[in-house]
Parts: sequence; structure tokens; C-alpha cells
Amino acid sequence: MTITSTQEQLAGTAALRFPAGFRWGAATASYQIEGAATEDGRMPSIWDTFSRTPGRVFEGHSGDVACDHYHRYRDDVALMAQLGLGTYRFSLAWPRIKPDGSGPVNPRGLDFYDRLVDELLTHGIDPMVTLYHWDLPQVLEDRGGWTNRDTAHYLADLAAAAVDRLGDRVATWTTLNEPWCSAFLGYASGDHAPGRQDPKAAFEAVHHLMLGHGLAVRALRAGGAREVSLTLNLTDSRPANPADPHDVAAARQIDGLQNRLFLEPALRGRYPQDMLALFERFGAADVIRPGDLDVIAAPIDLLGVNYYQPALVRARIGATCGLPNPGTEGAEFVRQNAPVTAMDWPVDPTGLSGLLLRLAADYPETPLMVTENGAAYADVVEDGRVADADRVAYLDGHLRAAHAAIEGGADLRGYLAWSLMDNFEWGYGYGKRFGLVHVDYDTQRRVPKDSAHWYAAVIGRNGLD
Ligand code: IFM
Repeated sequence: MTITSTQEQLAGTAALRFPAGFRWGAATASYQIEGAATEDGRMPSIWDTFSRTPGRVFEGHSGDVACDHYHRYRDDVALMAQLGLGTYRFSLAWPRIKPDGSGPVNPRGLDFYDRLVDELLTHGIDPMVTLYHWDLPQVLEDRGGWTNRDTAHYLADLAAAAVDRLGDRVATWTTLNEPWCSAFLGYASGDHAPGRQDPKAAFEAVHHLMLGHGLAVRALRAGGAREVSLTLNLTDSRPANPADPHDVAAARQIDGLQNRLFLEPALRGRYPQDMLALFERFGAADVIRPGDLDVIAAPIDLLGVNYYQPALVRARIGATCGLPNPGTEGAEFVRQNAPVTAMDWPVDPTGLSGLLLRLAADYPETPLMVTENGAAYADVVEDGRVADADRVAYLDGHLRAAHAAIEGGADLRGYLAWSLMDNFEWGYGYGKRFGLVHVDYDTQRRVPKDSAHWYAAVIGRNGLD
């Protein structure tokens, strides 16, 4: 593809079509939408505890009710069908399925997902199941959480129970969603549950999450899973001044902590040297045992890419970039000259094309799927309508970027918007709206936004006009 045609695509001036069989869908996560926090045997997760701790979550919000999807899943699936979604990515609530974390399965917990999967299939929608999207049973955190090696084995037990019950109907499985967040937001900055601030614990968590991923891949394969994946939140880390070797080194450091720390063990069976140095510096290296990396590198069929924004990085003595990763001293994020979303995240679709092309170049054997991409804006319902032109522009730009990456050789199999509907945005509570569908949390009324109608048309024509 010529540079001109890439620019035309990103500028939104060319009609384009995705490859036949491209998978279109949307994603959610259990704690963010389900509610029913104490029903049918579910026990607390670390997010129940965290959101009950004063000062942790915006205005004391919690996932107790959320979008009440546990009770409204039939209507929500009907809505998905109206939008023409072919794939729905959702996660399992570990404390529903194994209320005490490691012990017996609670059949009523799995019953819910059984019903959901059947409902999806009835509507012709492929279920894509994530095992772990952050709601660790609190009882496991009380035993050390992800700093405890046993947690990795318990994740594999969860995988075995889930695939045993759902594997006859669920083809695509994901072990972890965004282990970077679990480790660094959960154990280093404390912005996420369990709210710890301990760099050593964060690196221990990285390794045990990755070990859990590898063990869960094994368990899923043993249970007959047809397609197994891992989802990472990756970024395109760029030096502010590419001619300055210090900026280049700072950008590489951020790339290491957010990308290579997870990509390399999963896809190449090794931690990069610069990351191993950080395990050592923070006293966490001894959690890496002989043989672990072979387990972690169990082949996967698909790499899930969650992309929201690129990182522009410069070196500055005495600075920290604001990332919660220990080991980012001397690196600083530079504000980009780009519009921002309600999260204050810069909108730059070229980061997605750059990232996908880099993954295609570095890991050509692994097919890719965008498993999350989207934006929060301050949406309002007026006369029954949500006119979210800014979200449409965001999605349009990123789909053009995804298409450009495909044209450039990336084996991109699908795109899932984040999120199907507005939901509990972790520390921001219900204050940030990422949905294609607006949710009124007082009435639970759903209103598809303009972006939902626009996305349905994109799916219908398998591309953009
Ligand atoms: O809401 C989250 C999701 O749970 C994980 N990826 C990023 C989203 C937006 O912050």
C-alpha cells in the first residue's frame, strides 16, 4: 500500500471493506456489568472490597448493581443481535463460579454463563469467554493474591471447570485481560484493587499472572478448547524526539514495561533482559522458577490487543512518566497535540496501525484481534437520542487504522468495540461512559447511541463508506 492511500484511509476519505470472515463484536467484563453481587452463592471479589473502601472509587460507586446484566442478559443479547454483533466478549466472575477461590465449583454460578451462552448462540452470536478480568476472589487476596504462586494454579482450575461446562458451545477462550493492569495498577500504584503499593509485589504478580496464563492454556486445551488467546493492553511507545538517544531509550523502557514484559514470555518464552533487571532490582526474581517460561509460552491461537492511546515519551532526569510501573524513573510522558477523550486520553489512531504492524513484524505467526478499542465521552440523552459524533469519529479513525494495518500485512482477524454498554469504569465508577449503548443507572433503560447505529451499519457492510 502506498503512503498516500494510507493517509487517505486515516483521513476518512476512502471507502473500505474488511476481509471476508472478519469478526465484529463488542466486549464487556463481569464486575463492570453484572451486578447481583450477592446472588446465587457469589462471594466478594477484590473489587467488592476495594469499592467499599472509602476514597477508592469515584463517589463510592460499586458493582453491586452495575447494569444488572445478570437479570437482564436476555434483553442485552437481543440488543446485541439488533446491532448485528457476530462476537460477544465477556468475562467470568471467578467468585461466582468458585466462591472460595480454590474449592468446589458453585453450579449456580456456572448456570448463569450457561444460560448466557445459549442465549447468544440462539441469536447467532459467538461467545468469547475471558477467564480473568480482574475480579479475584477476596479470599485468594487474603492469601497473597497474585503474589502467591498458588493463585496461578487456581486460575487453571477455574479454566478446567469453565471449559468442562461451556466448552461444547464456546470456541474462543481468553485467559487474562490486561495483566499489566492487574499487576501494576493493583499492586504498585494501588489505583485498582487490591490497592497495594509495593513494587516487589507488582513484579511477583506479573510472573504469577503469566504463569497462570500458561497453566490455564494447558487446562483449556486439555478440556478441548478450540481457540485460546491472551489479551494485553499494548501501546505504541514513541520517543518525543527520535533523534535524541535518551528519548529513544526512555520510550524503549515504557515499551518494555507495557509491551515486551508480557509479549516476550507469552510468545517467545523469555523475559527481556531489561525487564529481568527490574525483577532483580525489586527483589522479585526468585519467583521465576526453572520451567515456568516453557509453561508460559504454551502456543496460543490469537493475541488480543486492547488499544486506546499511544505513548509519547521523553527522557528527563528526576521525572517519572506517571505510569505506575516501578522502573520508569527518568522517563516522562509528553502531552500530544491531539484531541482527548473524557479520560483525557489522546486520540491518535496511527498508534493502532503502528502497534498492529509492529506485532505482525515481531510475532508473524500469531494472528491478532482488537479485543478492546473505544472512548469515553460525556454523553447525554436528549429526546431519546445520544448524539455521540465524537465516539463515531474515534471508532471510524481506529477502524481505518486497523484496515491500514491489514493492508500492510497484519493478520487481524476481528475488532471488538469497548464497550457494548456504559458500565462501572473501575476507579472512575459510573462517571465515565464507554458504551455504544447508553445506560440510565436509575432505571436501567438502555438507549443505543448514534455510534451503535453507525457501528451496526459498519458491520452490515463489513466496512466503512
Ligand atoms: O473498562 C476498561 C476495561 O475493563 C479494560 N480495558 C480498558 C477499559 C477502559 O478503561
